[in-house]
Amino acid sequence: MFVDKATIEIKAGKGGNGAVAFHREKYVASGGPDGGDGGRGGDVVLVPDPNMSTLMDFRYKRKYAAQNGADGTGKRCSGRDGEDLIIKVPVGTVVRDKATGAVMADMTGLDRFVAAKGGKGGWGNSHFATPTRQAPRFAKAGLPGVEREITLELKLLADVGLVGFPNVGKSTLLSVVSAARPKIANYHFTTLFPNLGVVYVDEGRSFVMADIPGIIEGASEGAGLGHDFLRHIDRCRLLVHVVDVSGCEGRDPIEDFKAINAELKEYSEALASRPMIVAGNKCDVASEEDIERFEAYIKELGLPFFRISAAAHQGVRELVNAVSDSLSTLPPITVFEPDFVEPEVDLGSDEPNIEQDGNYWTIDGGWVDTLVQSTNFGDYESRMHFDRIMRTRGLFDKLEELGVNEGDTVNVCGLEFEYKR
Ligand SMILES: Nc1nc2c(ncn2[C@@H]2O[C@H](COP(=O)(O)OP(=O)(O)OP(=O)(O)O)[C@@H](O)[C@H]2O)c(=O)[nH]1
Ligand SMILES: [Mg+2]
Repeated sequence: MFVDKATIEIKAGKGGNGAVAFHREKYVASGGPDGGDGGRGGDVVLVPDPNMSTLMDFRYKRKYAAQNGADGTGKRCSGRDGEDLIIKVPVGTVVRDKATGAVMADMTGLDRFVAAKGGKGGWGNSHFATPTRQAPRFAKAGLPGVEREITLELKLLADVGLVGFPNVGKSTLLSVVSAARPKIANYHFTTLFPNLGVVYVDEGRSFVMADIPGIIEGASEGAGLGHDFLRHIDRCRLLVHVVDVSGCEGRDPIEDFKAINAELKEYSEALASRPMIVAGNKCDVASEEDIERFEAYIKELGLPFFRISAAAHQGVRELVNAVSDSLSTLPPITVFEPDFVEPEVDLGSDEPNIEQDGNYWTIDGGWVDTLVQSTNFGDYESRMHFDRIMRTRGLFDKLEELGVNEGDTVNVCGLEFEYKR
């Protein structure tokens, strides 16, 4: 079965809790705090696997969770980090955040992608020994890991996409120019899933061609089979539009050509404006007059036109050479740029406690706890963020109200700062 779209739930591991422990040793009266930190929660990591060609596995398993970090213990022992969960996906999978639809990653040319980050471990009480608080009895809980729904969308990697009405000979063409063996038969929608073939032009020159199910009018609104499959030619650098010029099914080739282009446009402007080469197929059974009429129309549009008969192997070499020459002037396969922004950590709305002891202030608990734990104090940006949140959430105003003075020491969850206006 060919499955090219799936939605899964992923959950990174929770960070382990920090430990409250005190050093104990014979003949040492009261040892200091020595509770270790919790381990970090495991990440959910996507890794491209060139041996996978469908997203079928995700039909049957939809929930994925990485391991939690272990809690810290005494003697400053940190808890073990949770193991990352590796999920293999086919190369060419585009990963989106389900809630916003934003592209998180294109698994093309990426070695790995962290789709959900594990929670940080909480600090043990050994971090919280300050000159005034020699025996802190508190430690921090680990933070939860990121949890989200993601959609996986397989977009095949092909240089050239074949488009056209059903039964015009797209699969026949692919089978003639490559080693691919798609099903070929004289009825509509013979092809039910995309086929890829490598076309060898000559020494050192080759390209990948994709044959997708026939597109029919209304397909881009979901009426036909083609709709879902257009995404597989989204990345293509060039389209080969195959048209049955013999009109053997009673349709007009010019109308066919227009209808397919309208479909492409409806699906995406970008796809519709991709460079195109037109192949008039079934020339072996078409009248010279019909071929000429269609050829004149295409040339009028300024597009390259090739007369071929895929079944009789006529004109196919010339087409392949033209495709190859054209590709050498075109930009590489489209890789989708991520536009996803990780939402801010939810700090909650519980207000912290503020205690005053002369010119020593202690702030602890509530959203400040979460903020401190999610701040990397070694990083300037992160420190600025910390400062901004403290300010916008009105904490500094509150301290002012309570009468804080310049130069006072403010202990925020065990970290001491000098108060400056
Ligand atoms: N006379 C003639 N028949 C052809 C030619 N090319 C393909 N055919 C026939 O046209 C029919 C359809 O060919 P396919 O290659 O399956 O067409 P398709 O475009 O892939 O069709 P779908 O997969 O249904 O969209 C088959 O019976 C082929 O043998 C050709 O150049 N001349
Ligand atoms: Mg086919």
